[in-house]
Amino acid sequence: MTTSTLLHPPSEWSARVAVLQDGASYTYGELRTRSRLRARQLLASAGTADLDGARVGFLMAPGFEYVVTQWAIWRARGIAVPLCPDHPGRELEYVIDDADCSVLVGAGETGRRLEDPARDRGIPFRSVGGGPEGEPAPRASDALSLPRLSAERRAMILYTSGTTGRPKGVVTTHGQIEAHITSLIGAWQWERNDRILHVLPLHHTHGIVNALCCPLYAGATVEFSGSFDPVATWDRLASGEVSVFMAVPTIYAKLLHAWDEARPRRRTKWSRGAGALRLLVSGSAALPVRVFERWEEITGHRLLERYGMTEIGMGLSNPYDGERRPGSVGQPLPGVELRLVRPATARVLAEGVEAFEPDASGEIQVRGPMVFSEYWRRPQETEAAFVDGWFRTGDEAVLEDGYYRILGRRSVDILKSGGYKISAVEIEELLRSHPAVRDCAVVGLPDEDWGERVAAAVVPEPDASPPPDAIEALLEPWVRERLARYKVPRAWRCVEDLPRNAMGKVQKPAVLALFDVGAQPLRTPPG
Ligand code: MCA
Ligand code: AMP
Repeated sequence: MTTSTLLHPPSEWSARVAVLQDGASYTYGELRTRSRLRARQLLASAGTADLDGARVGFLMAPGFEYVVTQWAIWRARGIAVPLCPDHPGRELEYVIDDADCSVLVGAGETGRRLEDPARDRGIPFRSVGGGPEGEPAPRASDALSLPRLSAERRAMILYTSGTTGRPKGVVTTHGQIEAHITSLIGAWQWERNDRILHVLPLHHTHGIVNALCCPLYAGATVEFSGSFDPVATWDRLASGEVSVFMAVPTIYAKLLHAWDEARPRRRTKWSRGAGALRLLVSGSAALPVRVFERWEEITGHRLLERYGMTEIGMGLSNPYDGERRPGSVGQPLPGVELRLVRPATARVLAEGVEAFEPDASGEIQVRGPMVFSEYWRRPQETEAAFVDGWFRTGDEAVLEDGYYRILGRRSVDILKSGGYKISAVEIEELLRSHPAVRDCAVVGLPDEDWGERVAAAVVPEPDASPPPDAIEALLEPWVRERLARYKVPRAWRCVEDLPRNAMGKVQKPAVLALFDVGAQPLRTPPG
């Protein structure tokens, strides 16, 4: 089987609703037809019968057009490169260039932002959307049959932050995506009567595979809500029409705040409604035990926390049936081989659910059919990411009483804020290119709601020196124009010098202290 199972829903599903958006519903039949038509259009405009691994960047709001485009790219054997509507031009262009996109596709106002980059690069831009009549009919000469997909074909490139500078492209094949999907469908018992409320961005695995491809593979319905709004989300969760919800911890924290602010009658309705859902999943960052407990207190529902990564799909999950342990991410998902290794000695401390030492803690390494194949055009980084065929996640965990608990990341330069992975180095490199900045250090401040908040300590150039209280006013809008919203520092300090050790290396724990942060979250566990 390949992802073509996803792209070829059985004909008996034709009248079933695949997508709900803005009060309109779209069936599996429409999805099939529209994606076939769009695939033919893509092939016709490229003048070929097979995109043969060409990268297609696409930009549009989450919704039906997104799904049609994703399927069309796959059906024409292209590689899908989803772009983020919130990103400023610089970030979009970085991805377009790094992936070396040869076609850009956009829908609506959002998508039109690709016109200029396409023109500048001399590549075609296709505007799509506006209903079936918006798809020009294929000409007689257009390819009628679509190429066949195989499991080994590259399907998607997603950009993820690393410890070195700008994001890198994680390539997954159709077979890897399918292995990810089928593992989750089994573990979380997806079924065709499910309806998921989808509130996540569609340029990351969580929103794309877990919350979109899984339900469509199972014949279920995906209800898009537009961008996340806590009150509207509660109303939909309590509607009795939704059965599944997936979100990052920040979203659950925001939902709890909205509940606290609501009137008693509304609270009761929300609590009862959300408590009746079949499944609520949290992932992408650590779910604070406080949030887990409070959620159970007000809805009676124990959130299912799981652990994943762009490179591996989903690795660990609390059980669907069985104990969901707060603060823990459970056990390896079906098909996932997972072990803990002490990096200094390469000693394997645990594998699967078996610990070879009591309370073994070490780096999580993963192997299995869902693990990615390569960083796009970065063979050395790909090679360095694996040891004996095992992918080194860079996350530290401990196996306690048969359940894994994440301790943190080995690198202080990787932050997580609102579920987004952020490279401190990327922000530092950008800041250093500003004429008023001599040096800087970026850290993550522990934050109850966001996990971490990005903070920058800046040493100004003596000549350009703005007064300390003007640093933020000068740099914040400048960074905002150049980096994704979630990478923009939320706290700033102007300092004469950065704290360094005897070797001259910046001491990030001491940088944290500049922001009056007492305890640092555990990042480098023993071993
Ligand atoms: C925004 N604000 C922030 C941050 N972002 N403050 C601190 N830290 C931040 N990171 C501030 C804004 O300035 C604004 O303040 C206010 O919060 C609301 O901002 P807004 O952007 O409107 O927030 P939002 O739209 O409510 O977004 C929050 C969000 C979003 C919904 C949690 O961040 C989100 O969708 N996160 C999901 C990320 C995700 O899907 N990650 C998956 C990747 P003011 O009002 O004062 O201006 S990880 C993955 O895929 C792996 C495989 C996995 O395991 O899942
Ligand atoms: P990304 O690279 O954006 O795919 O994010 C993957 C990273 O998110 C992992 O390497 C972990 O550091 C973190 N992560 C994902 N799920 C969890 C979780 N349940 N608890 C703690 N960290 C998590």
